[in-house]
Amino acid sequence: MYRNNPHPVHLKDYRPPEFLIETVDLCFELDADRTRVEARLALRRNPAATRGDGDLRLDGEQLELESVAIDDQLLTPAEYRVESESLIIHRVPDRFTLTTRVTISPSQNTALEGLYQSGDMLCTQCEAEGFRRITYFLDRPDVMARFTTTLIADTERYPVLLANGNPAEQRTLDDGRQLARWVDPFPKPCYLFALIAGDLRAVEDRFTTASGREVALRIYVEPHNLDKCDHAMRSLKQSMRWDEARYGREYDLDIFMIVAVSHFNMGAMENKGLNVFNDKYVLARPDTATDQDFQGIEGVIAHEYFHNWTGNRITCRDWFQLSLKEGFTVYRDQEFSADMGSRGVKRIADVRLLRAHQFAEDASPMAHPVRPESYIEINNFYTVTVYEKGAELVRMQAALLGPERFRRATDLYFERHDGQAVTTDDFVRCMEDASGCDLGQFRRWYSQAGTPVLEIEGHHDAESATYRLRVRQHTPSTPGQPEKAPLHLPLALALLDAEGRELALRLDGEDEAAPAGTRVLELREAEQCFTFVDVPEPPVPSLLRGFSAPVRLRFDYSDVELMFLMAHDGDGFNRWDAAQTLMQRLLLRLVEDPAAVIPESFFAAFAQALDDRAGDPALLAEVLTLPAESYLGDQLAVVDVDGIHRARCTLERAIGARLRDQLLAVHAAHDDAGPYRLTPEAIGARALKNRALGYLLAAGDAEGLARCIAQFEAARNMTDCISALRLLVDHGGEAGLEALSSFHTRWSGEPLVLDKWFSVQATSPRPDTLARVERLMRDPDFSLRNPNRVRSLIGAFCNANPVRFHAADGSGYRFLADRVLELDPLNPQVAARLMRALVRWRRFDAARQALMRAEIERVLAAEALSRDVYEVAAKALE
Ligand code: 0A1
Ligand code: ZN
Repeated sequence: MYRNNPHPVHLKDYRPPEFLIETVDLCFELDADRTRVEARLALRRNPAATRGDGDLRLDGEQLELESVAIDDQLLTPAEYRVESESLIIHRVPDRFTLTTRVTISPSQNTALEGLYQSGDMLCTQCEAEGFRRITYFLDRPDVMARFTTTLIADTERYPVLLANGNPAEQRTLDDGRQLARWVDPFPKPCYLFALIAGDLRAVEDRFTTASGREVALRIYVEPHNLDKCDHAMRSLKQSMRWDEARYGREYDLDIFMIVAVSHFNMGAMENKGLNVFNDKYVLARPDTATDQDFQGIEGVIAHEYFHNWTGNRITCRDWFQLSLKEGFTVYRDQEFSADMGSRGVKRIADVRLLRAHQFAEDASPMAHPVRPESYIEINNFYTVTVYEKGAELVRMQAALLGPERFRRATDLYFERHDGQAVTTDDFVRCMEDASGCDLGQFRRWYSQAGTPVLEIEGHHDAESATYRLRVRQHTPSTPGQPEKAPLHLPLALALLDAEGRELALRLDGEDEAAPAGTRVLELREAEQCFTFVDVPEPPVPSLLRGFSAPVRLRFDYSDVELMFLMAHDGDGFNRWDAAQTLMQRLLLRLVEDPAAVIPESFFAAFAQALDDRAGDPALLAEVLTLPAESYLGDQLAVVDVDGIHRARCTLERAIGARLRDQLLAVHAAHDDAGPYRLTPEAIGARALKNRALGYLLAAGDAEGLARCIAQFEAARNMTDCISALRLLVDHGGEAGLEALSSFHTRWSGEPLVLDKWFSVQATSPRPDTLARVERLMRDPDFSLRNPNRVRSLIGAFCNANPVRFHAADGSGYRFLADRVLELDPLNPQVAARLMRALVRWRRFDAARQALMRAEIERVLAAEALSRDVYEVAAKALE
């Protein structure tokens, strides 16, 4: 069960595989308890590899081996050796067919890696190293083979049998069982293998590609979920169209399938032609899913679909290159979502996530480069750094090249590397070769961990009518990387005059000014100066527009300048960011001095924003959202858990009381009665209305409470319903309890909605929350075996409820460590993710540090820890 082998794997040890696999013929006799797997592999020695000892070493875990044959000759046990994680066959020929037969048990598989049971269906998850739990194989992404899959199963239980590629055969056998065969013509690494067996129904559609290929589209779900697939199907077709238009990428099989499963460790998986999804990212109806859920589905459907080119046709040479496919694919899905909805709001959401989680990871003991150098368990490296920071690296390269050259570079990448397993360096080389840009220094972004700090100073000289920017960059050290070198990055900026107009910018030495607007400067040095000429009046700089690089920006704006930017900056992102900085300053002042006075000018700026009828309500809702407690903590030398919570409550209450009438008006104005629409305007209106309600309830406003109860009772969409429920639970006393109970009654048959019921309670700042969470652990609807449920209760409490998780008595920490120890034997991946809530222990006060550390040590002392949890816990203490 346990993988007690905490030896790290190093990038520097990469060697090409000694053997290659040309074709794979798999035959499964499916059964929940005992599934038999026969694998026929056409193997040959890799001419590009150095010759080893002549033995063949295949990966395999938890397999019951029945037989091994070479070229159809059964081997005797003396001819091979079985170890806990491999099968070694002595002195094999240069080219041969290997046939193995094994038995596995899907119903016993609680780790959800390999072949497992979810509800009544059987499904697989092979990334990163799950295929070795299905059969003996060379389980590494640079071994790409053509797969044929035959599935045999009981017709009643498993009427639908799916695998990768195109359907080739389906028939009933003499014994009444059913057989289905699938052929995938594209060579792929085994992490992209998938199969599904179950009593499923499909929503069907069609898509004609740009070159005229007809593709059948199917989304498979359990029968009662057929009415929740429309949005996923729409998102799929939009993704297919978008990838053709923006990247010239067409789909390449006759059929594209998505299957929704209820037990899944991550979001979804891009298996060739057969994407398997956490049902949370497929199923949605306006009354069951929030706007955020709908947007999540659109983004994840696109992400997995885009992997068909960035990940599947071109894959990773080894797992250190994970960001090759993930960084690029996240960048692609972010841009897709920006095109489908509101670009500005999408960028804000992405940066919020990056700052809240990736910056925190970069400042933690788990900090690692986008291309890590070593790992103990690769599953621990599906991180915000590899994904989101990786996407920022692609975004910066796109900015440095400009749109035309970037498109040429991606065309080159697809042409040059189709069918290969490559590295992030190969990707950057395509960017260079197609554009002529030198990205030599830029490559440091892939190998250097940590978040750079940009310190910028501006100096205006009236006499010479110049404005000088001095820019300094440095990156704080991270574990194992004490010294950092300067990075190459795009700094997008504008200078605004007193009316907020953008100046035409001319740098000293240039013949003419660039047209008014945003200008991108390239930074390379630890310190650089830029002098703009023809600037008679002191301007207000709008820096790092659109968040042009993943850095922490320091510029000494006055409050007045921030309010000016908040009102006038033509860059929506920077308008939002100015408001965030302003609120952050005020909040940190309140942390230091709870009696600090909130300046009139702050309320005035807030009121003015609220009054902006012409503005985009979605952007306004973002502007009016206070920075998260965790993000505020990140700005302090020592996280003041209670001080931050108190400061945020104080400010929310003050806003709610001072701007009461305006907030009530905003709530009423956006209370849409019509049918549910998923346009950016409608989403924005709901967000704004619910923000307004939030401030009113924080202030204990009676009219606000009445409106909230009415909204909860009348809501016809989940966004309004859950917003009201959350506010009632946090501020509504008895009304909160009643709302919880009626919500439960109404939604007890919908697991994804019940997840929300658990989360709302787990994230409440009420003092009795931990006790409630512990009670909910015993609720008949709770199960440690369902990752969504674990995340919605335990994960939500530990990661989204700082004031209760970090309770001074250490009860939250103890609770977490207990859950990790309980969960680890069942599902190491999910346990290791939970464990991360403790890794930033050094950021807290001495008393909390001691409590957190003690819990990490308690986990480490446990007898048989998984590699997953071991790695996180051990790194936390390094
Ligand atoms: N490649 C998937 C993410 C994924 C990774 C691992 C999984 O199981 C351990 C599952 C999914 C993606 O980027 O969507
Ligand atoms: Zn991905």
